[in-house]
Amino acid sequence: MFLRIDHIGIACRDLEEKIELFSRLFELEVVAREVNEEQGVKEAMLHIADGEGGGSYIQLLEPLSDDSPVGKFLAKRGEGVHHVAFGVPDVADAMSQISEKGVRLLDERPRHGSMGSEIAFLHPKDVGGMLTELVQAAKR
Ligand code: V0V
Ligand code: CO
Repeated sequence: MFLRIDHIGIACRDLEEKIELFSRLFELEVVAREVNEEQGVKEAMLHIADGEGGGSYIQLLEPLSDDSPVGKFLAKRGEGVHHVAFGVPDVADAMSQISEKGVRLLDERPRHGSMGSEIAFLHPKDVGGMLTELVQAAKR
């Protein structure tokens, strides 16, 4: 079902500060930045490697407001790993296959994600406490 780990999402209070930290520590390069109003985030993608169907990245996420998903997470748990995103060949297919197994989908239909991808989230309570994102990368 999964092609690769597309990204690990990290909740940050200050995006610029964490971009500086991750690029200095791990020599990673920022390859994309975006404000995603629908998801309530300002985000940056730091490239790690290329894999089947797309790349793999660290995604740094700063909330646009306190009542957004990342804003609430920061208040409750502080900075750190927020979600794990898996690359899939077809996000709508993956959503239906997984929901048939009783996992709650947080999205009824795919949403716009980073770098032109299509994304959907699975409820963390149905995935062992891990907020899980499905990513269909944009065609290259
Ligand atoms: C909440 N919970 C988590 C969690 N956030 N568990 C693991 N990882 C997380 N990130 C737990 C929380 O502790 C509660 O457990 C329970 O889930 C319900 O949480 P809540 O605080 O009552 O509810 P909310 O309102 O905070 O909602 C949580 C969910 C929400 C996961 C439903 O954050 C959501 O819809 N997320 C999907 C969208 C998203 O995260 N977008 C930002 C990334 P207890 O305390 O009851 O045990 S955008 C992105 O990645 C993009 C654009 C991209 O990749 O391209
Ligand atoms: Co993400």
